[in-house]
Amino acid sequence: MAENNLHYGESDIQVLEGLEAVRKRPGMYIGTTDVKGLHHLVWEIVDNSIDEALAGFCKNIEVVINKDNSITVKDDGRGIPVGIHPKTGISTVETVYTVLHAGGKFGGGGYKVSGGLHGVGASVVNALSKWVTVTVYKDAKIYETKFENGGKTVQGLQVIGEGELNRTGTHVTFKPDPEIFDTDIYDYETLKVRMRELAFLNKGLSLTIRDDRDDEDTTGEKFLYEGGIKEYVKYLNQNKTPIHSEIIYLEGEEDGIMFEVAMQYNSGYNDSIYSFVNNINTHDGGTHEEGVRRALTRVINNYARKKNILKEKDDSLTGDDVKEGLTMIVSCKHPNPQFEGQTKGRLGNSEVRKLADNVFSQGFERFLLENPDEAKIIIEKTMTAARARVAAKKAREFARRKSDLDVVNFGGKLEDCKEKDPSVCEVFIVEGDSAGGSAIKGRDSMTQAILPIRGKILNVEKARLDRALSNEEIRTIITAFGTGIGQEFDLSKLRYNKIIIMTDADVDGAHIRVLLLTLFYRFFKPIVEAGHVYAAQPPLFCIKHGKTIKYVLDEKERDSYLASLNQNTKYEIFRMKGLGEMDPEELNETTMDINKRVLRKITVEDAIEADAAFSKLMGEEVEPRRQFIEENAKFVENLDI
Ligand code: 1YM
Repeated sequence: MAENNLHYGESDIQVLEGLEAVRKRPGMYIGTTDVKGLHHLVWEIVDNSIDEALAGFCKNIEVVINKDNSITVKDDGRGIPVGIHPKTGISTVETVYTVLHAGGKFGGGGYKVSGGLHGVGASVVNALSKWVTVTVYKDAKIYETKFENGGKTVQGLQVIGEGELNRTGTHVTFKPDPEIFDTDIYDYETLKVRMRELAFLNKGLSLTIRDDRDDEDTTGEKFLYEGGIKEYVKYLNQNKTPIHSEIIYLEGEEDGIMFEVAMQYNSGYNDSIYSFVNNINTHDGGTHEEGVRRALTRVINNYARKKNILKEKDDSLTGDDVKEGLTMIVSCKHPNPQFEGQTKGRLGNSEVRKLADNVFSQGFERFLLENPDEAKIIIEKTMTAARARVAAKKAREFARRKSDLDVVNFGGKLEDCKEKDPSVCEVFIVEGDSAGGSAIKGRDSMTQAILPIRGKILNVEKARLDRALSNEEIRTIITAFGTGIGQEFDLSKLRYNKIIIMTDADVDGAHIRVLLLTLFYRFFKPIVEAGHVYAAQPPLFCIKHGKTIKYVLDEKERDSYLASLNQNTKYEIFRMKGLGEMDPEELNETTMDINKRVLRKITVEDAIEADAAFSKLMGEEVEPRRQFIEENAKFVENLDI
């Protein structure tokens, strides 16, 4: 912003230019203008409330989706300052909402959720909104200011009423500008998941979310966890089987840097380790996570050696061995975080590595000494993992040797395509031999490969890598992909740009699809994350009228198509058969032809939710899983992975 003593008019012009810049290039400020960007606006406002909570002044935050798809965020913090701001000559509230990057100039200290400047997002939200109303409760008064059409002030800050003596807080309601965003419909689930996460990460803070679009009488959902990340670990392990009862929780602080970790081992083979800095998920880890991982491996090795469980001649346990079945949340609150990497998903501050290592190693060592029974269970688990690792290595080498010898004829199962350039190649993983046969005849053999699989494949949620590798079906898939697996995994060796799961549109098909997705998510996660995995969508109905044949995916599409026909149009309607009963032309026409088919891309919106969903779907408990799949065959398709 400008230098001292700007005239009001002059700064006013700069303000409008600033917000205009946001409207011209919204992507630069909020990433995208799709549904993700739409939700980003909520995070920006909620972040300000969270900052206020981290500063110790706010206990309750409430988010409401209003009937008109506008959003209200309320907190009971101090309320945004209302006095005239010396640089702009207007109220600080209005300044925060109209001056780009205004926030940084105000308020010092404390942890900034945004990892940057305080209150910065407010003006961006204003710039991208049709209208915004800000209400501040402070000094026993109620203040209000309003903006319209991309942040133009239509009502400067004014007192609109007397407030209760001790009531303070900020309420903001905004309506995203439909001219900016592709969609204006908020997703309750998305908001809810983040509210719950924020509640876990900020113990004692109450977060409420309510959807008023259908029914204004609902109370919404309230998230409040006195145990913080300890309860987060409990929540993540709820569909898993913990092998020790106590959740280990350690915390420490140094130079204003707060560090905490909670962990518990379960009987599974995957790890669920998530780390956060100032409430932001550090997907690519960083120094806080490195410190803990290093300390975990070291402390377990030391303990196992000291107790002579690990003999002198034995190799040390590796980082992979000690994280098998580990659910862990690492959270760091830092006044000056440095985010690194392409997506800014990694913490770079080197001082945190040492703090994390110290806090964790001292606390965990003590835990092992004070709880010898639990220590024994944990060490045994890591020793078993180490033995499995050695066995898996042998199995992998075997699989590789076999693939070297047998590049063309993968056990005779894969019908490969002729083209060798992966960027244009795709592989259909098809359920059953007869559907496989139709697919082979109906494909474009230049670019489309077919891999038929027989029956249910192994549920890898309940199997270690070594056992998975002894499964013929899975070995064929690994060989076909070309990427290798485990430590040798190399995404650049992927032989197909698209991996398309093609199963029937029924419960069995949904089950096989989930088994395959589990395999991909657990063993080939980067392939899923890079967006290479798709689900084919065979049609459910065929509508014939005159010479026209129309295939539709579901009842909804059927009904809207029929409604679009002329009233006396005669038509016939057929329910489609399973993939196996379609002839090759039909299969090509409806499901495989690049120009006609509809594919659904499988994405990982939220790794933590996907992890939880897989544990629930594929974990130890058989009956709830069977029931879940049967009742939600449809939902399974829309699984957020
Ligand atoms: C629903 C959105 O914005 N709450 C909020 C924001 C601020 C404060 C309190 C606040 C901060 C400070 C002092 C400080 C902001 N203040 C500013 C700025 N909720 C919401 N609650 N007093 C109150 O940081 O010193 C920006 S945001 F810059 F004006 F201080």
